Amino acid sequence: MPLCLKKIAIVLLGLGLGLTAASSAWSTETLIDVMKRRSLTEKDLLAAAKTYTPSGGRDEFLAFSSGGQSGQVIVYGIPSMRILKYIGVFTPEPWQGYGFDDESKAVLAEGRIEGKDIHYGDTHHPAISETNGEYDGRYLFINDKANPRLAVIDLRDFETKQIVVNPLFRSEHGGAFVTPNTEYVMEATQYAAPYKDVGYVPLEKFNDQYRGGLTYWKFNREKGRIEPENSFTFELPPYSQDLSDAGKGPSNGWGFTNSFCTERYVGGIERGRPPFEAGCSSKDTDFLHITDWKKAEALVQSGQVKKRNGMFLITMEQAIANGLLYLIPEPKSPHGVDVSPDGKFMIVSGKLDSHVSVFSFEKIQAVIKAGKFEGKDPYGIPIIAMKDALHLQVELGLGPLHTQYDSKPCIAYTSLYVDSMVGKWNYCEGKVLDKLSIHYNIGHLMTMEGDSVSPKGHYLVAMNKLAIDRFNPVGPLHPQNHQLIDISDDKMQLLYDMPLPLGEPHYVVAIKADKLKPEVRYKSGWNSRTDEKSPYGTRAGREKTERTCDAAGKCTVEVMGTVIRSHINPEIIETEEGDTLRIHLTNLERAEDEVHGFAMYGHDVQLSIEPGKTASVTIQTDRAGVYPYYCTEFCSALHLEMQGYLLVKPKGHKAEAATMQEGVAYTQADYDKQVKTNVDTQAVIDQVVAFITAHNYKDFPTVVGLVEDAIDQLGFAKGAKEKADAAAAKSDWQNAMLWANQWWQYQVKTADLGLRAKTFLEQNGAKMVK
Ligand code: RUQ
Ligand code: CUA
Repeated sequence: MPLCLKKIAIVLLGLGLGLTAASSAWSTETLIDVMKRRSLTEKDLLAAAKTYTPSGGRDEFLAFSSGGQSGQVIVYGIPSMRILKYIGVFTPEPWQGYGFDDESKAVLAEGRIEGKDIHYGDTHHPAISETNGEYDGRYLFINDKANPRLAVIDLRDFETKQIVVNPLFRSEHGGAFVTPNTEYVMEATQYAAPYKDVGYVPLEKFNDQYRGGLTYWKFNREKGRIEPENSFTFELPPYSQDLSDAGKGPSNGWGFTNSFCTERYVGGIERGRPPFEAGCSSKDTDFLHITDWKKAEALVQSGQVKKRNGMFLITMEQAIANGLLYLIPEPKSPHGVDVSPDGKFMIVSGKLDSHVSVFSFEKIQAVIKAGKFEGKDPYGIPIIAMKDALHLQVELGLGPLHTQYDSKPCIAYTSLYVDSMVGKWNYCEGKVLDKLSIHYNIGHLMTMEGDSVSPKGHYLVAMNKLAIDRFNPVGPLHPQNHQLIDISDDKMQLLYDMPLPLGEPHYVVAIKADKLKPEVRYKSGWNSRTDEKSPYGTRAGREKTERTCDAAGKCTVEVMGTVIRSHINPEIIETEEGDTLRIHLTNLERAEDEVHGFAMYGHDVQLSIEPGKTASVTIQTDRAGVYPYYCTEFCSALHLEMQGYLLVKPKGHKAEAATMQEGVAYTQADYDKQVKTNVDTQAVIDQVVAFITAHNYKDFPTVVGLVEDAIDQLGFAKGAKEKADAAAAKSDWQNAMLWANQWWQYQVKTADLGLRAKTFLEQNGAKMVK
């Protein structure tokens, strides 16, 4: 390293920026010593080697987990089980400014229920968008059971873009499940209720006026949004519909939704009636609902279906008359229905039955074709006899819930809640192959892309409801326990326990990490929630503050500002008591991970402004006072100096003429010394630039981004230098010194970017060009 480079590197290191030094200090303990000290077996070590991911390493799969009652989504890597992100979905998430900036508040407002803000979500089932039945990594959907809602998350930036509220249901559970080309997202009710456009209906009228349902939400892939106006709902009997799944391959075009409490029992302990749990589990079978969504879509498009509360509703009468809806008895209080990768079988688990039942789509179709039904339910829906539709049943264990598939044909894994086990079995031949104890009380389980047409094998995650004694105690509320299991051999092997401390995560989906193509920055001045240019995007040098008043004398101060290392522009905002203040901030950075935050005293303001993003906040400045604001992300060595003041002046306040007080008086000597430093720094920058331009840096998009940013910073340095020169020409050493220092600040940021680019080129085998 040439001397000057070394010097600037030292300066940068002192500032906490730039280069890192490699350490090679190994502990003197041997592997055997460590195994003894920590009582590790060889098996432990093998498991560790299968999950341990060295610093800088990447995971093979990314998992998207429901965040349970937190209303969020948790992203973690497999096999390392390292948590990477919480995505704010149905509830505010302060770090991401979700629910704090005006843009995301608009998304959350879409999720209001009957005019009320809901401050939690009971998220259950995430689903990744599919193309030809394969996960395509573009979108993620997740449902809210308590307040029937569905959210759309874009996997380019991992942000929530849309929330839709079901206009008919008052609870749901059987979503989100996508059809093989993400034409529709399924969402089925859980607890029957009168539809939302009807108010009170007494429970005595349960059978006649309470209803279940299944909504097929239309998804517009180009826009990345659900289209409520093109979605439709099947009216269903007041059975408690449960999970759903979409057909694929031969069963593409059909949907499967099971149910419990087809007894239609209504509890009432306080009225002396046996509770729900007794009346809802008395029959030996419930019903699997089969819906023909392709035919239903055609019926809707033909104009024969009426809208109810803004949603096309296919009544039971219509569905029966058009052959869109059938029932099959399924054993007892079932939970999951999971379509096999080839689309030929539907596997159903009855919570109160020790069997898993494999239904054959071919047999179901044969019965429908022949019209050989065993009867009708009380609502006139044709019932297919269970024996006519069954391929086989296997006795697997107690409390079977959910099934996922292996990359090997005919191999499935089913969670056994009561037994606290995972059962591995062959669903073509009906053979049990292996069982593994988990800790404890498994709900869902998940294999890699395990509900797509081509599961990837390797790993299974058991999502256990109880952790009990697995972790250090943290009070009566325990974390959930996600256990990683190796399924590449005949025998399953438990690898790792991960505590998940954010709500009860129900389901998780995992995708090959290389299918995801997340972006590192937005186009400059971007509204990330609507995915379009923000009208408030502001370029460097175009910052402005305007105060306008309407006829009634109500005034609004509008700030079009920017943030970049290490200042917020503007640094002083003035309003008069009673003014509305709207602040729009654009992050001018292009460097990866250079995020700025914006927090202000006493106004519940916390923005996260990623490179290129424009975020807005609207506040009422109704109390005269001084309100400091600052950047909340440690973005640079002068991050703490990234600050400003909102001055809310009392009404009718007259400013006295006065100059700012300054703490230090600078001399010409101070100025000269600073200029000398700047000239030395420039020499270093020139060397770095020479290195970069001597290489094929244009082949590396990361470096191109850094170079663009560095050129911006150098431009700012030039502007500051001109101001310093002008002040020096007037012997105004105070301003000359301050501007010379600002010039140096810009140079330091240029050098930081340059050195990051240089390091990247060195580490990624850049070649010399002439
Ligand atoms: S649930 S533990 Cu999917 Cu909501 Cu089964
Ligand atoms: Cu920007 Cu700290």
